[in-house]
Amino acid sequence: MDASTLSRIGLAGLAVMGQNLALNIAEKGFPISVYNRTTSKVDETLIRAQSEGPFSLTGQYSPRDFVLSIQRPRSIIILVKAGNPVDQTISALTEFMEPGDTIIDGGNEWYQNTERRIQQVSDKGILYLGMGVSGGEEGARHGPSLMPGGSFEAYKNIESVLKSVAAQVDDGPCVTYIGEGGSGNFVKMVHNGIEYGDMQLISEAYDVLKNVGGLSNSELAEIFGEWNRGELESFLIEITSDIFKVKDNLVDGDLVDKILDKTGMKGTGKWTVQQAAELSVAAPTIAASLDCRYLSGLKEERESAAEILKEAGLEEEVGSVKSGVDKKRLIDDVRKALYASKICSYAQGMNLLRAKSVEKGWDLDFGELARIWKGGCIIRAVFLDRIKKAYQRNPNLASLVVDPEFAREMVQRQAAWRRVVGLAISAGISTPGMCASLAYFDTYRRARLPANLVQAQRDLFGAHTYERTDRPGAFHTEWTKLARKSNAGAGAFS
Ligand code: 2AM
Repeated sequence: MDASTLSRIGLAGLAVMGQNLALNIAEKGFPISVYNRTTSKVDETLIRAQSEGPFSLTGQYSPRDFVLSIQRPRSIIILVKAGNPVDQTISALTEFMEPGDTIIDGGNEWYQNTERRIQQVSDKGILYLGMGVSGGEEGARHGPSLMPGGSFEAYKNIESVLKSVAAQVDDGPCVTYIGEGGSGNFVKMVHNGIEYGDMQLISEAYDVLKNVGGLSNSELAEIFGEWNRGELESFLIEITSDIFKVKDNLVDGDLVDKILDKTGMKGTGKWTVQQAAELSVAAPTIAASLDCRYLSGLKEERESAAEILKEAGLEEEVGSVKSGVDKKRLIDDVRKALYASKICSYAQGMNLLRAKSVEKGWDLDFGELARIWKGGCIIRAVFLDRIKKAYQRNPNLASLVVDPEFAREMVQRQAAWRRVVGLAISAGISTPGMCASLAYFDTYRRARLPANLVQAQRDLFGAHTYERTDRPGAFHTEWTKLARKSNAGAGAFS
């Protein structure tokens, strides 16, 4: 093929995300070659390129023709199912690739798989990037948030393409070089964990407003619409407002009320919680959102528990709480509770990223991460600009909770936050995300915790020793012996 007709970039794997990303790249003026194992998807993509374009997009029907149709050093994005399909695609393509060429895996891959593949392809002199892509179908087509990690040289080769296909916000395109190794996949994984937290918190706000406040779906649509014009302005709040407006087309009523209350998931939330545990980072809000997805899956068990506990005499508290509730104030309180809970959830996610960055030497720039999440991705929100600024003020910030601005916002909202959680608890409406965030806040902000007692217990039964508040060193006490001897507390309450 004559050099002038070679493509700037290639993309293999033409399922929904792949097709949309390929069309986005082509639309931004970068000639692209596309390939898919099942060739009918190549034709599908060509037809779309004609009708949405015309764009400079070339379909290829074999790995060899595909690779050879791209200009060197080649950059090839693969968007196939995570796991084995990625390995198979890499081996099919690298057979024809040359030193200096790059594979960019855009799937939701486990970061260690990326690190293994970086090693594997390096034997052939091939460079590698594991790139988180967020924004779903729409994002891929019109501007996703991109999180590429791995070879910096490989990043530089396609920086201009990525910067132009990514979502654009006031402070630039939503892409940055994340760091070495599997950092791009890891950051995307935590992004998804944070997304779980956001969705859980929003669903709790809905539950409280509906079941304590008695709001109708049309009122909810209006409230979420209003919230989307303030501090909570975000993609997830906006789509939530839209969801409440949709009528069912099969039977009377609103569609949201007809949806089975069982949540699906693909695994990145679970990985996030597993990593938090591995790294000894508390991530209770994200963990609560994962637990809630598990509990939601037990639909039949929950139905039977509801029956059994009703028969056992469980009172419906909701009614009595509802009658005394000031709707306007409740709405305002829930908004504040949601915002404060969100700060704690993001604090957990960012601290998980920091712990991993330290462990792996990735040198992650948290302000930049917040910036590239401002557009394109599912958690995009005005709020992320505040996080970006917090890390710009202090790159070594111990927690978002103690950034002076966030600290002030949390304190301003804490009374409302406590009212919402208290009200939900007395109404028997579970708000595990909001409770987890509040407990996280209340634990983190206290200079002294009851951990002294836990240390005493550990020392008593396991001679694990303890430290003292007033002098250095490790101490051990014969607790049982001394307690029996002193008998001091006996009869204190008699
Ligand atoms: P297919 O259309 O040939 O099935 C999402 O499933 C994407 O991953 C599809 O483009 C699919 O290709 C691709 N894919 C899944 N397993 C694959 C494999 N083992 N090799 C190559 N592509 C694969």
